Amino acid sequence: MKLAIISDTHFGYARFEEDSYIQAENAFLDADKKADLIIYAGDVFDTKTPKLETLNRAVEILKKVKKPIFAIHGNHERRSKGMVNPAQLLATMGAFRYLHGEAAEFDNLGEKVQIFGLGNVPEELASIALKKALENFKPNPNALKILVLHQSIKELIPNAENEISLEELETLPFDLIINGHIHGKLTKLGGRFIIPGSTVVTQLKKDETAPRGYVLYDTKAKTHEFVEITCRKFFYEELEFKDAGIEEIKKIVEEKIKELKKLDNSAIIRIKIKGTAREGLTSSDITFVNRDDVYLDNHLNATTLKDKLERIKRIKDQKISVKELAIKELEEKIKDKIKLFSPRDLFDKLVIGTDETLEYLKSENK
Ligand SMILES: [Mn+2]
Repeated sequence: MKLAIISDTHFGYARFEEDSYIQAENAFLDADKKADLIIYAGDVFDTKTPKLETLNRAVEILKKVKKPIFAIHGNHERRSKGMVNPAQLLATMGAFRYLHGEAAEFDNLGEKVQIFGLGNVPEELASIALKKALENFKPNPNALKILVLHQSIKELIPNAENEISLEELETLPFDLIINGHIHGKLTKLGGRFIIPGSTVVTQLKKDETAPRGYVLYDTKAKTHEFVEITCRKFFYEELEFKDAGIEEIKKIVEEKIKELKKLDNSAIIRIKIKGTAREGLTSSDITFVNRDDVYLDNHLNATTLKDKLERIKRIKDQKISVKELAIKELEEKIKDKIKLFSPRDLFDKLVIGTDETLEYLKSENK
C-alpha cells in the first residue's frame, strides 16, 4: 500500500495565511489520489487556540479527503494536560483519527499497518515519555509498524542537549519512523526515518527555498519519493557590500527585487545584506523596502565577536588610554560631518562637569 506523509501545515500562519490553506489543500488532495492512508505528523495549526475562521478552513479542506488520516499534535498546538488542543478538536469533528501515546491499525486488502503516535512533548521529556508510552505497545508481527513523532532530534540540530536521538530511535521496534517539526525534507537511517518538511514557508530560512511537498511511501518496496506540490515561490538572496553608500545599496537591492519578481511576481523574497556601509551610515538607515512579500535582513556593519576581540587586542597593543581611544574614535566618526564640537574639548569639559559641558556646547568659539 501507499502511505502519504504530510506535516507542518501551520493552518492560520499569519504572515502567509492564504498560502497555509492553499498549499496544505494541494498536498492533501494530491495525496488522496495517490495514497491509501495519510499520516499527519503535527503542527496542523500554527497556534494552540486558532481563530474559528481558521478551524473552519481546516475542516473544509480535510473534509474533501476520502482516505483515512492518522494525526498527532505538534509543539505549536500542544496544551497542558487535561486541556483540549485543536488537533484533538478536529478529531472530535471527524476530520481525522488523533493518536497520542497509543497505537491504531489500518488494513488495506489484507495488508496491515500499525501506527503508534506520540504528539509533541517538551524536548527534555521526549525520550522518557516515549519509553513510558511504549510500555503498553504490543507490536503486531503481521503489520508494518510505524512510529509518528513531532520532536527535535539530537543529531540534526546544533547545540543539542536533551533531545531524543536517532541512535535511540533506531533501536525501537518500528519499520518506519516519521517525524514532523523540522521544516526541511530529510531522511536518515537508510530511509527508515523520514521528515517530509512543512507545506508552507514560515521561518524564511535559506533551506525553505527547497520545494514544498509530501512524502509517498511504498510499504512493499519500503521506498519513498518526495511529491512536490504547487506552492508560492520563495527566494533567498545574499548581497555583500563594501563601504557602500545608501544610494548604491538601495539601487542594487531594488534591482535584485525587480529581477526576482520578473522570475515570479508572487514570490516571497528575503534578501540578506551584509558587509560594510560607508562610514557614518548605520544599518538602521536602510529601511526603504516597504512591501509585505519582501523581507530585508540588514547585517551591514555588523561586528562579529572575532572583530571585537581583534579590536581589544589592537587597543592593548597601542597602549593608549581609554579616553585617548574614545577621542580618536569619535574624531574619526564625525570627521567632516559634525562640527558642533571638538571631541577632545568635549571630553575635557565632561571631566569637569555637566554645566561646563553645556556651556561649551552653547558657546560659539570652538
Ligand atoms: Mn512546525
